[in-house]
Amino acid sequence: MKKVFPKDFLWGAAASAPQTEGASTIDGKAPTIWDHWFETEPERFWGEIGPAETSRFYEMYPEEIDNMKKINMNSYRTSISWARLLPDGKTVNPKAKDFYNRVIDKQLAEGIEPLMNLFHFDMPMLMQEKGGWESREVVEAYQFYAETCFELFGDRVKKWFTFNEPIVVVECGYLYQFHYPCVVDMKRAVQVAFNTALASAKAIKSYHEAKLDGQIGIILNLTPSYPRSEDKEDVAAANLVDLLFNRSFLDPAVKGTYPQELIDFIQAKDLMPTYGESDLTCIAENTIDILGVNYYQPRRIQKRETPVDPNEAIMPEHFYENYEWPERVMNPHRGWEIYPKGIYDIAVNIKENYGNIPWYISENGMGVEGEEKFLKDGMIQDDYRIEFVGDHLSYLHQAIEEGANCFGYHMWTFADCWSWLNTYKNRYGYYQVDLADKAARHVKKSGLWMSQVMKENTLE
Ligand code: BGP
Repeated sequence: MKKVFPKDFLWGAAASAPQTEGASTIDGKAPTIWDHWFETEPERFWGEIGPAETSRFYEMYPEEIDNMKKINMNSYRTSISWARLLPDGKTVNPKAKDFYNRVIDKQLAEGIEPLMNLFHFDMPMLMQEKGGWESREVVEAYQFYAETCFELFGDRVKKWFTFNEPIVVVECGYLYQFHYPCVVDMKRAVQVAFNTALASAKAIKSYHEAKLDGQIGIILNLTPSYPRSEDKEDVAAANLVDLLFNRSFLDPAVKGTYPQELIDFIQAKDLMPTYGESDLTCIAENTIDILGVNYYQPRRIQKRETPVDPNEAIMPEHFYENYEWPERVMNPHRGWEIYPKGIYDIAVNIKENYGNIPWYISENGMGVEGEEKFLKDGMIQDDYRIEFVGDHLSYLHQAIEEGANCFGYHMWTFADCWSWLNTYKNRYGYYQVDLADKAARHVKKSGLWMSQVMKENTLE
C-alpha cells in the first residue's frame, strides 16, 4: 500500500562539521578535542584518517550539494564548527564566515533547507582547557558563539539546534572513556549534563530575544528502554534508564523542569550539581520550539543481578543490567539491534507526554563495516539499508497517520563520513565515499531508491 507523507515533509540526511569538513588545520581553524586526541593518541582510532581530512566537505561542498539535489533531498542537517568560526573564542574568522555563507547560500539555491546545529561533540581545545562543560565560563562562551551564529546566518537558516546528543558527551566523555577528556566520574558527569542543558536554554533565550523568523530546538538520541519483564524491579530499572538517558535532557528541553524522580535519585546518591536559582529559571523559561530525534536502537533492561563492589565508584549500571532480548534482530554489520517499532514508540511518547511538540527524525541509519564487499557493477548494492529505512519509514508513517507531529526524516548520513573512534570503519551514506580516489562519491542503490521516495513523498 502506498504511504503518502505530509505535504512539505523534510526529506534529507544528517551529518556534522567535524565528521565531514576536514580542513581542520587550515584557514584559521583552531583545534578541537578530536584534533588534539588524534594527534596525541592515534592508537585509539581505527584507521589512519583523522579529523583533518574526513570526507573533505570544506572543499567539495558544491559538488556535494549537487549530489544532494540529484537524489531529491529538500533538507540537509549539519553543524557549524565553533573552533572554525571563533578560533580564539571571541573573534569571527572571516574565512569561516565566508565558508558557511557559501554552503548555506548554495543549499538554498538548490532548494535544500539548511537545518543547523551548533555543537556536535566538537569542543574547541581552547574551551576544554578552561574546563569544558564543567565550566561556567564555557557555558557563557557557548552562548556568545550561538549569538554570533544567529547574527551571521539567522536571516537564512530557519531551523537551529543547540546540541546534538548531549547525553553522549556525558556518557562517552565522563563515564565510559570513548571521548576526550576520558573522565570516569558520575558526579562530574552530572555537572556536565546540567551545564549543557543550561547552555542550551541560554542559546534558546538569545535566539528568541533576537526575534528571528525561525525555530530552535535540540537534537536528542532517544533510546526507548524496554524492561525484560513486568516484574516490578525490571520495570523500575528500565524507568531509571529512561530517566538517566532520555528524560534527563528531554524534560528540561520540552517542559523546562527535571523529573522529580531524577532529582530524588541524584540527591540520594550525593551527585547534585552546582547551580543557582536563576539557572533553573533560565531552563524553565527557555524551552524548545522543535525537537530533533536520533534513533538507532532501543535499550533492553533488567534489574541488576550481579552484586556491585562497594568500593567501586558509583556508575549508572550499578542500578540496572542490559539483557539480550531473545527476539532481537541484530545488524550483522555493525552489532546494533534493529527495531523499527522503536520509532513508533518514540512518536507515541512525544504525543502523549510531551505535548506533541513538532519533531523530526534528525538521524536514523545503518552502519556497515566492510561495505565494499557489496560493490557490484560499480554500485554498492545495499538492499539491507533499503529494508532498514523502509521499515523505519513504515512505522513513522503509521505514527503520523495516528497524529504524530513529525515533520521530517533525515538519514545518517548523506555520504559516508568520518566517525569518532571508528573513523571510516562503518559506512552509513546514501553515497559511497571512495577514499582511495580523492574521496570520490558514487551513489548507492539505497540512494537511488530513496530518491524516488523523496521525489514522490511516498513510500511504496
Ligand atoms: C550518532 C552521532 C553521529 C554518528 C552516528 C553513528 O550517535 O550523532 O555523529 O556518528 O551516531 O555512530 P557511529 O559513527 O559510531 O557508528
